[in-house]
Amino acid sequence: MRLLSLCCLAFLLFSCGGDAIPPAPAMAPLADLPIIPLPFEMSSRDGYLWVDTDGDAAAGNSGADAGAMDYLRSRDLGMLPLATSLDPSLTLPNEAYLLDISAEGITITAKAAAGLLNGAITLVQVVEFSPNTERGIFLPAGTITDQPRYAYRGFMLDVARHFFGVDTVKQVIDRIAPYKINHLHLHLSDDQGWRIEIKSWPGLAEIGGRFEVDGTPGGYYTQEDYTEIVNYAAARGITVVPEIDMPGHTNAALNAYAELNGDGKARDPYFGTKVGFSTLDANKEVTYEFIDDVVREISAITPGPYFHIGGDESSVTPHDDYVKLIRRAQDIVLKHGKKSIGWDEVAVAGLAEGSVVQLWNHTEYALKAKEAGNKVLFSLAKRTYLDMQYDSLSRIGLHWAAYIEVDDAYNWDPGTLVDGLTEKDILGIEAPLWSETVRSLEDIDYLVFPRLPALAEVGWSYQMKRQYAPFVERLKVHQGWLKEQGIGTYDSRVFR
Ligand code: IFG
Repeated sequence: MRLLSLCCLAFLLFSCGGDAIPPAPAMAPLADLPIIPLPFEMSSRDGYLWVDTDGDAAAGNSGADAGAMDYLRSRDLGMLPLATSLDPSLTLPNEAYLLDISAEGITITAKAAAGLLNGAITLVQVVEFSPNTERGIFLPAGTITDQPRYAYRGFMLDVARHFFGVDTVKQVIDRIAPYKINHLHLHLSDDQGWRIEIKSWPGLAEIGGRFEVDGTPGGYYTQEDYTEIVNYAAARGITVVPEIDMPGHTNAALNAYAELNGDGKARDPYFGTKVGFSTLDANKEVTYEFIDDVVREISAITPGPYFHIGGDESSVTPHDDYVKLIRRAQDIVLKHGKKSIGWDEVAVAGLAEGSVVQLWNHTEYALKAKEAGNKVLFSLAKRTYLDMQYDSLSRIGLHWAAYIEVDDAYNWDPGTLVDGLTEKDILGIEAPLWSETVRSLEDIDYLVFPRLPALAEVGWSYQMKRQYAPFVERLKVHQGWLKEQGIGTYDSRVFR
């Protein structure tokens, strides 16, 4: 009898043309999907969700969080049946989320919007690595509960040595957001170029922005351009961190304004790649008027909490002058409502409340920061500098710190790599891409991928969950996804 009624039901469904759920194709359980960065916990259940990609998009997700839906739509997934739930009473970090998939639909629960967005970012990968057929999308049922190890996972783009326009920066943002990178540090000034309009000092961009390494035409962002980048990044969960490097790495500003030079003589533009030869004059008041105007104008269009003052390689700045200038610069940043970040040498100048030291090459300075109770942003060059060559055959890149292959980028623990630096001292990690040898989006892709996903997992996933061999298996699948997206990822030896 039961079989008969089931057949009748099936007949009725098909005959009245209802949306009968097609039989599921073979699909991996949810917990086996190659998500990067690896989530904290993934559990599979029987069953699956079928999404009719010809279906009515708005039907299944009206009322879902706008930020999460905007992200899904930006990835052509606006048809997913999503419900979101914000519960500020949850005792979880803001970026934590719970993603549940069942035959009835998809739900993302979080304490804050950032968590909902992270759930959507993970959902895009679940869809990517699940069956997508002409009958629609089939998603395996289950639950992903997740939260980041570190609050700050960053990528730095040096737009000073070589300039990259707004569209290229947006393409970089689209490339790093799927890996839950949540800070974009823009290195906006250096010896070779000044890249941001300062209305009270127009020559900085107009004169200081003319060139780049090798003397090719440079460029700069108007404040509207910068705001466009900030907003595009924010919609993808990414906070922009502006850097104006000082007192060293300042030849472009010294070329633009004679009065900023100790001897009152404007410097020539510089097209090379040497470092450590330029300095602001710490004993002139005009220097601090300059710093104040620059920090004021950029802070006013920077919603994020940080302003990076650089501080690296000030080899021709007398020690006492360096200390004086860095201390005053930190105070100016605080006055304009931001917390300062500086490359690790700034620790010798003493650190203002809440200032962050970005460890790149001098672990002793990072330990000074810890002693002062200040946080460390971990960018140790030999592990995180994406401008390092993979090996001696790499067509671009440097290797002063190390050759860095995917395994070098993955096989380390920020919480234990530096003696004396422990988990609670670390704000997070950031992967810098210096652009002395980087001239195009193709060059960016070649150096950033596939190492950035490795570093993203170091910053997001808990150490006890991380294992290299399974990671490489997941990365192999991502290598195919990156190529499908037209991203020029490098054919690393780890895949061979
Ligand atoms: N060190 C310099 C960068 C860049 C880099 C290239 C820092 C903080 C070497 N400073 O890294 O300007 O030249 O790998």
